[in-house]
Amino acid sequence: APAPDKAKLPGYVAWKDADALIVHSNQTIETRRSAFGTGLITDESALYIRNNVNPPPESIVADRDGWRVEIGGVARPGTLTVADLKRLGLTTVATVLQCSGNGRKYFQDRLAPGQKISGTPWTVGAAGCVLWTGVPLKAVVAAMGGPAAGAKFITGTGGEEIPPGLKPKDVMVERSVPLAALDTVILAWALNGRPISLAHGGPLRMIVPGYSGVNNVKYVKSVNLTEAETDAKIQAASYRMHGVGEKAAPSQPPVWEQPVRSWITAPLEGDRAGRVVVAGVAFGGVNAVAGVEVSTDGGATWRKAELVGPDLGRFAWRQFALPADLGPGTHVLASRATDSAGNVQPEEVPANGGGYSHNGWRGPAVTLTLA
Ligand code: MSS
Repeated sequence: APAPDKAKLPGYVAWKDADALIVHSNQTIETRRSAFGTGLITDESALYIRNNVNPPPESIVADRDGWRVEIGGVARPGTLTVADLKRLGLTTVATVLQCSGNGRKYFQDRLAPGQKISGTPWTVGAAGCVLWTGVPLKAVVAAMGGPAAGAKFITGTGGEEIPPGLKPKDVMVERSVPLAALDTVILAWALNGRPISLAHGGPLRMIVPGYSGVNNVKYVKSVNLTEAETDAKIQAASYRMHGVGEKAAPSQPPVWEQPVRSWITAPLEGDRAGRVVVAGVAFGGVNAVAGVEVSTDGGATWRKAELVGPDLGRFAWRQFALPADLGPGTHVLASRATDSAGNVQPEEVPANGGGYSHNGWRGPAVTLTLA
């Protein structure tokens, strides 16, 4: 297939694989479904991009070990460099990094007349499964005397410059997650074993395993254990579950843990009829995947697929596979995952105003004609 988007890759991601990507805008770049292939880990060159604000200059990754992060809301607050963090602990965790709006297109496609959900029409590609290496936040907090009394949230702040004339709270990428996540949050300096690119949040990123993309703050410059959620706009007035046409407000649930989801990655349009292996990926947010069913008749009947490949832990995705005989003609392939808590993907999900956390199985089903 041609690579119509090659010329359109913005400069800061010019090193990426243009053939693997769909450029929606400079700040929203989706992985093609075909680019997931049959691999387990998403290569950084094919990993989707979402920036809410322009990234900081490339110069911030020139001296990675010198990057400073302020730690507050602990008994002994202070500022540590990445070099300091590297002396406090080490872990690697596989997580599904997924934009809260992944699958938004499936909401947008079936809105009632007069309804509108704005935002990037992502299909399945605002997601990837990657390995993060860094220090457990818990070890950092322990080294600083433990959480201060009253701490209820972990609040991470991104290192973007606030453009002159704008109110910091309106622009800053500052996200709060419940303190319970302290058991699993890491401050990561490597992605798939290499220093994290600027585009994906280097030199240092706060990773909240199982939580949707926005909570994984790039170029993190401060981490505070706070009594309340931040009142930054990106937390208080965005990324919340509100009705279509309603405004986001702090009373609505924030977009935090990802719901169980799956999608098919093979076969795709252009493949041949006959014996095929229907394959894809499934994940359960903070829960492990318990099972996946596959339908080759648009959801009329379902068969249990096999979970294949290594299990990289409950925050990673699992690959599934089901051999099937598909004759020439049009087929509708769907997948439906169940997580360890018994949550099953519904056929459709009611729309929400931000188009977040889509996990219906009908939208991402694959219609293909095999010859
Ligand atoms: N961080 C920062 N600092 N900034 C920005 O903008 N964004 C978000 C996250 N983080 C940001 C941050 C989002 S929103 C998302 S998805 C993610 O990130 C993405 O990632 P990548 O790496 O892929 O680009 Mo939605 O929910």
